[in-house]
Amino acid sequence: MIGNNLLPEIFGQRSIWNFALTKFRYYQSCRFDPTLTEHNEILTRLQNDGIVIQEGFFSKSQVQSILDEIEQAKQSPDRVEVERSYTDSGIYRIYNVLDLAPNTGLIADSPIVNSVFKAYFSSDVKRTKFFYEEKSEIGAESVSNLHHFDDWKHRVKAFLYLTDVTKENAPLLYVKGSNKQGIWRLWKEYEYFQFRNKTGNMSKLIDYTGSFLPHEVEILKRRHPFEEILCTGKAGTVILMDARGLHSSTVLEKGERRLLVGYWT
Ligand SMILES: O=C(O)CCC(=O)C(=O)O
Ligand SMILES: [Fe+2]
Repeated sequence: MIGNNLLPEIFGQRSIWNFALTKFRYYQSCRFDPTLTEHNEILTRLQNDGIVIQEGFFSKSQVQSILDEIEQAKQSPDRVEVERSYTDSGIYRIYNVLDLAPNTGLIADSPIVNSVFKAYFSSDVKRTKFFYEEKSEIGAESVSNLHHFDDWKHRVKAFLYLTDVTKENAPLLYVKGSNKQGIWRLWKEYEYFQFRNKTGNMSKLIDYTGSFLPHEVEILKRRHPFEEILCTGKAGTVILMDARGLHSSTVLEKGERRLLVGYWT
């Protein structure tokens, strides 16, 4: 019965105190070190805003070379389209795109991206996921359309837009500066602690954790000077994002959105 046994809540593995201690230890192991990159202007913007949009990071011909390889990859019998039973409505993915379309290494192994992320929080930073994603179902809803952050730990992402992304093509939405520590986020961070451990996600419910319902977003907006931006950009645009910041995907109104996505932790 709820309320009868306080001991696990106070002393248990998943107690708020254990979370506080785990978080403290984790951040002690992280180090912001600008000497690890030559791209300090990008690093500073990532630190201040949590988001960096670099138009023209790759040329039209580089993007085309990737798109050509991806068309081939879509026919390959070796393609992996579903990972750990994860599918999201209206979204198509190829998880082993780096093996099937080696030109995607332009972003996955970009020295600029990798060095900025190392400098941002750890020289041990690793790319943990990399996939191709296509959104083509007009009007499809998704849990990630709710404002959310991805984790209480550092998780940084790079997106390479392979098609032009206008306001109508489901641009990423990001709340500038929300990557910083703050009391407003603690309870949602603690939610993550309930569902995730070292070996990964403990539950399908992880999709909902860290999400803010519309009224909660409204309350945050009233209390904090948040500026929301829509990350639009032409094909070849690279976006670097600190996924601890508040963000959401948006509904596709027109056309399609094709991109490469990488996670680093
Ligand atoms: O697809 C998007 O625009 C953002 C999805 C998202 O929430 C994320 O990548 O963390
Ligand atoms: Fe997210």
